[in-house]
Amino acid sequence: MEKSLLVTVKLKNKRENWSFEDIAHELEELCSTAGAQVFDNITCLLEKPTANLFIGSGKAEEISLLCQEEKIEAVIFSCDLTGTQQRNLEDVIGIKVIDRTQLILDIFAKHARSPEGKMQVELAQLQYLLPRLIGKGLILSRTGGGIGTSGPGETRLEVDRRRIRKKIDGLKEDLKHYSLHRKTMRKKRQEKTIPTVALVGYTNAGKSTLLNTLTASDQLVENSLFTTLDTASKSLQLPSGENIILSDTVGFLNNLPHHLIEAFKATLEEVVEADLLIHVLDASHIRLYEHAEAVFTVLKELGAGEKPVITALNKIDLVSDPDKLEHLKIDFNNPVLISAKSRQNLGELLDKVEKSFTARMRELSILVPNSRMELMDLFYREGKVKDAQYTQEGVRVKLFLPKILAEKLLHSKEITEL
Ligand SMILES: Nc1nc2c(ncn2[C@@H]2O[C@H](COP(=O)(O)OP(=O)(O)OP(=O)(O)O)[C@@H](O)[C@H]2O)c(=O)[nH]1
Ligand SMILES: [Mg+2]
Repeated sequence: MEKSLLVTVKLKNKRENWSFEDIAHELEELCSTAGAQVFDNITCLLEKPTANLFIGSGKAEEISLLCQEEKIEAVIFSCDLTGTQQRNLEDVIGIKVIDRTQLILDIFAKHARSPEGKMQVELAQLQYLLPRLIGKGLILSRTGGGIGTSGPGETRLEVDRRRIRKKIDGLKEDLKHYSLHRKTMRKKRQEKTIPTVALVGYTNAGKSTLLNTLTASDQLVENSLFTTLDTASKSLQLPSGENIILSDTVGFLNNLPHHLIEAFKATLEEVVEADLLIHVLDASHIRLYEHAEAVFTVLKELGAGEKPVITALNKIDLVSDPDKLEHLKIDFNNPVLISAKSRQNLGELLDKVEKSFTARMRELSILVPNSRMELMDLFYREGKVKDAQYTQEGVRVKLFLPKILAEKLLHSKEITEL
């Protein structure tokens, strides 16, 4: 375990709901998940970051002194640094300087299990590294000065860069295969008209616990950040007897590094393609509103901001104030108070899921003439056929169909409503 000094930075002018304490607390959680031993967490309020060090040079000197005195091995920043800032800080402080994205990438690398997950993390790491190598090159050629010094440096750099780009392209290509496979699986499910529901939410909210409880699975559950990196999909039977597919997904975080969202797009397709989202929110967390905000931001970025949502306010076993719970119910869309761990109100959650699907469907009794028999295929594919009687004039069908389709059908002159 590396003895680390944390530096929590806040910019004066940046409009942000997160207080110093919140940012500091989350940084500490990330660090302990990454396996760092936190020595201290110092704060730094800035007017404006500087291009060369991010923080002022006086502050950097102060940190340097503290690190020498306390034999600290790494300094971890709560913000992102440019390659130049990071390198300059390392020069001044004399030890390793890590920024927020790098810290999160480290955790992801530690937690990736499946080959796809590992590839996605490697892709994000290389994409993070690439512009930093370019930065190094510029510095190298500037400080090298004399004839012959910048030349070989640049050449090696060029080779490194090319190698990394090639690796990035290779990884993207390999990841496409996984994405394609997933697409085929999804298509199969769609053909069978099995509705899909994705569990989304802030990291550590209890998504995997809920999947385990509802489907008797054994997804890894831990009180740490980013435990789940791979999407796991399980079948679940609703009280009505209908089956759905429930998927667990990677957790979100405030200001999730863009590289990671990009790299995990394939895994997150499950969210984009889902018919319904269950937003799992830790109702016992003091920052749950900020968590919800961060989740909405990522959902929008993924293009899933308009999906129907049930808000599962989880961990109510840890909330003793009933007033607070009532307030939460008012503040969130389509809410249900649950505890995944102590199995409270899970029936109510499933009822909500069921309702959300029937709300999209409409019940119809119609006569399909023999000339339009091909419609039966569509009904089995897109709807739920309750009863079909083949008569001389055609098929008398009782079925549930998505509302939009039902409207279209009833406008057709050949179809008679019974
Ligand atoms: N008290 C209580 N704890 C819960 C509840 N649900 C989950 N937890 C705990 O919360 C922690 C995180 O649970 P996970 O299911 O791993 O959370 P997650 O959302 O899958 O987290 P990531 O995969 O890291 O994004 C674990 O320690 C769980 O035991 C609950 O209803 N009540
Ligand atoms: Mg999980």
